[in-house]
Formats: sequence, C-alpha cells, structure tokens
Amino acid sequence: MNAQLTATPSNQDLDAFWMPFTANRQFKANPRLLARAEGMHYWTADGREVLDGVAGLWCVNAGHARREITEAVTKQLNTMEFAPTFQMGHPIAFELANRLAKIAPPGLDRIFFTNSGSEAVDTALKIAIAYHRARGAGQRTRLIGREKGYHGVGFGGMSVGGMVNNRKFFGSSMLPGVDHLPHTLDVEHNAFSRGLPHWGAHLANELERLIALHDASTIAAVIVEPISGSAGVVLPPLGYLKRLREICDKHDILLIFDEVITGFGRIGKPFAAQAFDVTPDLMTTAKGLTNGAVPMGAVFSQRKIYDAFMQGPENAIELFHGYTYSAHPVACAAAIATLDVYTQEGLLTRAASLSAQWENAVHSLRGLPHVIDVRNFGLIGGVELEPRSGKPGARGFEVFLKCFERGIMVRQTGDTIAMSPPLVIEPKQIERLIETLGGVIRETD
Ligand code: PXG
Repeated sequence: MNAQLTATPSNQDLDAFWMPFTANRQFKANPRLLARAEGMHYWTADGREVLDGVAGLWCVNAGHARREITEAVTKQLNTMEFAPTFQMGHPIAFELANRLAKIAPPGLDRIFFTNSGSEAVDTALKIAIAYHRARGAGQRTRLIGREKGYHGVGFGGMSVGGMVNNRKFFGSSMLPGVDHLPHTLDVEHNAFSRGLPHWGAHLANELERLIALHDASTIAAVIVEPISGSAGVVLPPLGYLKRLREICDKHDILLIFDEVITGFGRIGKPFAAQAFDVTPDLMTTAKGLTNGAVPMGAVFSQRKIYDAFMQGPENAIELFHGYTYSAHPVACAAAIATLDVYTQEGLLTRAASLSAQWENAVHSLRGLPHVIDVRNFGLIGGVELEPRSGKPGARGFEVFLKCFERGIMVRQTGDTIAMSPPLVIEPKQIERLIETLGGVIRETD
C-alpha cells in the first residue's frame, strides 16, 4: 500500500495518473480507492468492505489474495526474475503450455504467450494472416469482426472491434480491409431470456452476405467473443456459433474465439468453446489465466496452423512476432499456481453448479423500475436499464456509484450493469449482491 496516499487524498495526489477508461475528473473529485483484497472482498482505503461482483475486471476467478499464487510468484522472483524466450527458453514456460494444452478445446494445443488480452488478439489476427500466406493463400488478408465486439485496444483489436467510442476518436487510423457482422443483441425479441436467447441464430448468415460481397478468397478470419462482456453482456443466440463455424469451414476462413472473459471457468467449462461445443481455430485468453495476479495472455492455436509455419530452413524464425515478456517466468509461475487452484477446487466447472441460482437471482430484478432486460449465462449477469431521455449512461453510472457506496462492486457500460463475480462466490453472497443491486435500482429515478 502506498504510505503517502491517505484515504482522503488531495487533488494534487491524484493528478499525475491518467486513468484508463475512467471519467478522470469525476473520479479525482470523488476517489474510490481500493487498498486491500481477500477472498470475495475488497477493502477501501478508509476501511469499508466491498463485495466483489466483477472479479476485479473479470479476472480474479479464484478470489483475491490466493496464498498459493503469491507463494509461487515470490519463489519465482527469488529463483529467476526474468529470462528471454527469444531463441532461449526456460522450463516453466513449456510446463505452462503443456498444462494449458491439457485443458484446451480439442486440437488447440499450440500456445503463444502475450501480456494482455489486447496483445493476444493482435497476435491471433497476425497469425491468421500469416497462416494463409504460409500455405500459399497470401491474398486472404481481410478480417471480419462484429458490431459491439470488444477485442482490446491495439490497432488490430480496435479495428475488428465494434464499440463506437473505442473507434470514433481514431478515425481512419485503423486496419484497412475489415468488415463487421451485425451484433446479436435484440431486446425487442429476446428481453428477459433465461440463458441463451432463442431468436437470432439467422444473424450468423450475414457472414454469407459479407463473403458474397468480398469473396471468400480475400478473407483470413472471423473473430467474435462467444459472450461479450464489455458491450454489456451480449449472448450468442442458440445455434449461432455453430452456424458461424459451418460457414467458416465451407469457405476455408479461420474462426477466432476471443475468450478473454469467457476463459477459465466463467461459464461452467474451462472455455466457452467447450460449453457451446464449437471449436475455433484460434482462441485468445488473458485475465483468469493468472487470476489477475500478474499480467499475461495466451493464444491457443490449432496444431494445423502451427504446423503450417514449420517449414523452410530449420534455422529460420517461422513467425516474426513476440514480446520481450512473452512467457515471463513470474507470469508463468502465477499461471501454473492458478491452474493448480482451479483444478484442486473444481473452479473450472463450479459456475455450472451455481448457474441456476445465479439465473434466478439475476432475473428476480425483472419488474423493478427501468429494468428493460436481464441477461445471464454461467456466472455472468447483465441488467439493462432504460436510458434517461437525452442522457445515455447517466442512470447506469448512478447505479454503479450507489452500489459502491452500499458495499458492492459491479461494472457499468452505458446503462447496462454487468456482473461476473469470482467463481468462489457462495450462495449467500449471490443473494447479497443481487439484493443490494435491486435496492439501488429501486431507489434510482
Ligand atoms: N478481448 C476481450 C473479449 C475482452 O473482454 C480484451 C480483449 C482486452 O484485454 P486487455 O487485457 O488488453 O484489457 C478484453 C478486455 C469490462 C471490461 O468491464 C472488460 C475488459 C477490460 C476491462 C473492462 O467489461 N475486457
């Protein structure tokens, strides 16, 4: 903890940190400082306990301050704090890749390490384009994303992403040759669906339309989140992902699942690919990989993609890509310890056993003032509020602030409240989270 920063810092203390994805002036006028965390809770700098309804930022799946992870990180720092992975290697990087390959969806057993979800996405997009080139289809460079998609903030991820605020400031400084599928959020047809909505599988057929427009021979890959969190919990209609898979197969287009939030047990299986029984060609992950303790991301690749690169002279680098901190030993140690905790405590499937209670709890908010939709899957919940006229996002932000005052942490995107608690949440804590949110919604005009 920073000894200098008190529970009531002055404005000057807060000026220098340009905060990410934050209303800086609002925050600095009214700081919400977190000072400590353990299990399901944070404690604020002034000592208030806050129930974590979002696993930090969808990453602390095993709960906070896990001793096993802390010890593994400490031990690794004392043994070897850094080692390069360019033309060198260190054992736990290989151990981690082998461990991940064992829990991966079928065939996705070649693993490239990054430091974040954004880097994982840009890596996967580059692999997709280079793969086609390696097998003699170098004209396949076009990428297809989806409206409302969030794939991080690199130029690649931003370009295939579909969140207007993340794009509009950057004008034409985005990748050329990108197109977007329509999003699958349809409150008119699907409001208050429990689990996956029944309406909307046909939206996957829009891919055929884009293929007819651009020609399949120009398209490298389609990237989607199986469930998107950042756009305010957008679910795939029943059958939608299978249809995307069929169309990609028919046209030799790679399918990339961005599992940065759905990975590592969030929806009751290690990955959404397994929960939905649809296997992508590439899969991006981060967040829960290290329980949020150390930054790390990973791209899982089908073996056929890796193998396509393994040609040419043996001493030639096959993929000109990587980060200084790819497979950083401290991150690898954190990830291995995290996987141990997940396995020992059954956390990669625990969300499945809690999801019925979770669904009932979240849907109990139906009927409260301004609630126009409730969405859920696994341990993900979204509550959509009607926007105030002329002030989109204002009601959602107020609910978020009041929740924090009442001791629960949720996320807000526009007028949607999103929840994704640590997978160790207890039934009583689910009740408390939802009751508190319900009370706040009831009191908010
Ligand atoms: N892909 C997906 C699907 C994500 O959700 C990223 C990529 C980027 O990851 P990094 O590690 O570069 O941030 C994300 C990140 C929220 C929220 O509350 C979601 C994310 C980040 C911050 C907040 O919805 N997702």
